[in-house]
Amino acid sequence: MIKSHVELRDAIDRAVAKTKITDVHTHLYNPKFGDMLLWGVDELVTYHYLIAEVFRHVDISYDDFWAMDKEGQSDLIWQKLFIENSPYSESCRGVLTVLNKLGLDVKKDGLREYREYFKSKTVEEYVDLVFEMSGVKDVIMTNDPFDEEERAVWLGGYERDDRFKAALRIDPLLNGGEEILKQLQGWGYDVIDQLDKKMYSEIRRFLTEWVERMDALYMAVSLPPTFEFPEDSMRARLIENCVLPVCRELNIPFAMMIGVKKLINPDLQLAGDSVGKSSIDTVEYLCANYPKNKFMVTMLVRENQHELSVAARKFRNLLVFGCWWFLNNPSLVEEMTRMRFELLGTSVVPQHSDARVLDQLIYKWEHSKRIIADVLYDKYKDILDTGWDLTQEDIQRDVDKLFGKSFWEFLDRDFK
Ligand code: HDL
Ligand code: ZN
Repeated sequence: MIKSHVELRDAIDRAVAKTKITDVHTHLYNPKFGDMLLWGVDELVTYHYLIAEVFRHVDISYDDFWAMDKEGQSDLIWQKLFIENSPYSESCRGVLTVLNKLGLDVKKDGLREYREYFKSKTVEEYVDLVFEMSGVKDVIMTNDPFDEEERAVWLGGYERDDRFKAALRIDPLLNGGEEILKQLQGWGYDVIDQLDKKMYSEIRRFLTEWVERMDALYMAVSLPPTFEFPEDSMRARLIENCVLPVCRELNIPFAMMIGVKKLINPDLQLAGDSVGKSSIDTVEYLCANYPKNKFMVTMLVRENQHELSVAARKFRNLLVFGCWWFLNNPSLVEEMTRMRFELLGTSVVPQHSDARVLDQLIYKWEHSKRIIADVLYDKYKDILDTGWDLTQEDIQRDVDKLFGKSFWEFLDRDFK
């Protein structure tokens, strides 16, 4: 039995430190995908978050920047964001956390030295090291069958690694308009000039085949703030007639990542997206009208967070996950985690890393685990002070759920 606040803090820190994590949304790849898996200091420093930040300090043209090689971009970013300014933004701080955790001497003129360190590592060794160091047990990739490079790996006898699970990402299908039908037709799905019924059944066949080929744990899409359902649009018709029926039949969640305003500054390329407030009514409508479907939802704007947590209180088929992208900053992670624990207890996935560079697992989880432990301490202290009995096993059980078990249990649920 935990008897004091000191014992409580120690019990939480032990559970958070040792519990292995399922990272439910990343852009990482099993090394079998070759160069699609990004790792090492220059990938860390040229992560698109830092590219957005460096342009606030340089007058060079976007084209001149994009014409630089990776090391050239990295040198410029290092000089501007780490030497000429203190690197306390979350993206810069993350780079320092990784270097420090790797045992490297974090210093202003360290870039060349760090490059040597990474040259001494094979990708397989480094994958093992990063998973061990970050406490991540497995990551869920973002797998896009419309990406030619990725498609070739899946169709070329892909060799699985259980630490890299799959999610079927269908943005091109749902956000690509009629164009995408030509691509499906070319792959042997008879979708062009067909009666709707035939077209939908062929698209369901496409989705089913790829979920099964990938052993995808869920189907995912990122959606604009204007996303509405129901709606007289191809996207809504495909969700209604293809996505939801296949997800229901295979009993996998449909993960909606809502609130992305794509390329408001196209010159920034991957760094050019922004955010917009979305309609919680759409999430509520889908959860209410498709009670046998499971929905994972993360929303990109701070203003949607409270209503999303309340919606999850209303619908057991809704699982809220992560502090996504522009929300993955300590101040907002803390605010969201406190609110979610107060409204949802353990039935939430408080964080995902969204890592694009393997090394980021180290910092994204180090930073988030510290906040989650701090919030848990306050929440457990509140109930301990009422006289509630609390044991280390209770805390371990709850942390297991928050770090993956709630997600895995949600995958197993089958609403009749
Ligand atoms: O759509 C998504 O999955 C987003 O996470 C984008 O990939 C975004 O560019 C990103 O990396 N955010 O962290
Ligand atoms: Zn992402």
